[in-house]
Parts: sequence; C-alpha cells; structure tokens
Amino acid sequence: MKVLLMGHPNVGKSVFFNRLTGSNAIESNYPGTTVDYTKGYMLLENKDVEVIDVPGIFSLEPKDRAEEVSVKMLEEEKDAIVVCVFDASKIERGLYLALEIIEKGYPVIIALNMWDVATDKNIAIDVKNLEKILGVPVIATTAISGEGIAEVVSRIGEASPVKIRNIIKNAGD
Ligand SMILES: Nc1nc2c(ncn2[C@@H]2O[C@H](COP(=O)(O)OP(=O)(O)OP(=O)(O)O)[C@@H](O)[C@H]2O)c(=O)[nH]1
Ligand SMILES: [Mg+2]
Repeated sequence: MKVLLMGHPNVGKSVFFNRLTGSNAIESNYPGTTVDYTKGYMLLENKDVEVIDVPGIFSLEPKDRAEEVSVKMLEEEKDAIVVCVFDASKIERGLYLALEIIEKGYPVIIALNMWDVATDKNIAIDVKNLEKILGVPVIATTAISGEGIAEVVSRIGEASPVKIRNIIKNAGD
C-alpha cells in the first residue's frame, strides 16, 4: 500500500508531504521522462508506508508530460490511498479532480489545505456536510503551520472506495 498526494499545482502538496514524511525524502526521475517527483515514508499504524508527492494536475485528462506522469503514477498504484489536497479557498476546482479519482475506485481522503487563507477570505465551508455528501474523510489543514495534519494521518485508514451514484444521491438529499 502506498499513499499518493495529488492535487492541482500550488495547493501546498510539497509542504504537506514534508509534514507527513519528515526528512527522509528521495528525489526521483520518472523513467523515460524529465519529470521529477519526490517520495518518502511515513509511519502508519507502526508500519513504514511510502508516500509519493505526485506532480500537480488539473484533471485526469493530461494536458502535458508532467500531467501524463501523474496519471501514470495513479494507474500504476492500483491499491494506493489518495490524499487529495485542495486549496480550500478554491474548493470547486479541487472537487472535480477528487471526483475523477473517486470514480476510478480509489479510496480518497480530502485535505482542505490553505485553510488559513480561506478563513482570512471569510470563506465558510461546512466540512462535516461535505464529508457526509462525499462519503470520504474531509479535513481542514494548514500545511505551513501543521494544523490538521495529525488528523489526516489518524483518518487515512477510514478512506474506502465510494460510488459516484451514492454521492449524487447524498447531494440530492
Ligand atoms: N498560507 C498557506 N500557504 C501554504 C499552505 N500550504 C502551502 N503553502 C504555501 O503555498 C506555496 C505552494 O506550496 P507547495 O507545497 O510548493 O505547493 P505544491 O502543491 O507542491 O505545488 P506544485 O509542486 O507546484 O504543484 C508555498 O509558498 C507554500 O509555503 C497553507 O496551508 N497555507
Ligand atoms: Mg510540489
């Protein structure tokens, strides 16, 4: 089992990654490309679990080489748990990608990162309701301060595959 950190460019994935893995990061080059990515390890239930800081992508329909690599990394890790990192101040953008990943059958956990920025902009997000509709754990995080990271770690085990039709049904209720 691996943990993939995925999300749009510039949402704080790498700061998040450093919080999860500490100082054991390994810089790698994706074979046959010029695309670099970072992997490391985090302790989960007393086991060392590999974490990959996947290059930022907007959707699973790749528009360039880096995005192609991100999609390949996801496809190669069929039993991965995906932590979708959002910019909490631009939540609907993150949702599209998260739904694509959920649709592929991956267990997903959502980190609403940049929570400090959203709070400063008076953006109110009903985290518990979002969690209820999506059926996946949703946690407010501020990677630069570390807020919420421990909760993400403690709830990774709750991530499990969800059917899109159930999300649509929950959204209608
Ligand atoms: N205010 C605030 N800034 C953050 C937070 N997380 C990350 N940042 C800042 O946002 C910028 C982007 O962070 P990165 O971790 O490099 O973002 P990324 O998603 O890895 O970006 P790419 O690798 O380019 O896709 C940096 O300046 C971080 O210090 C957060 O929770 N709050
Ligand atoms: Mg990064």
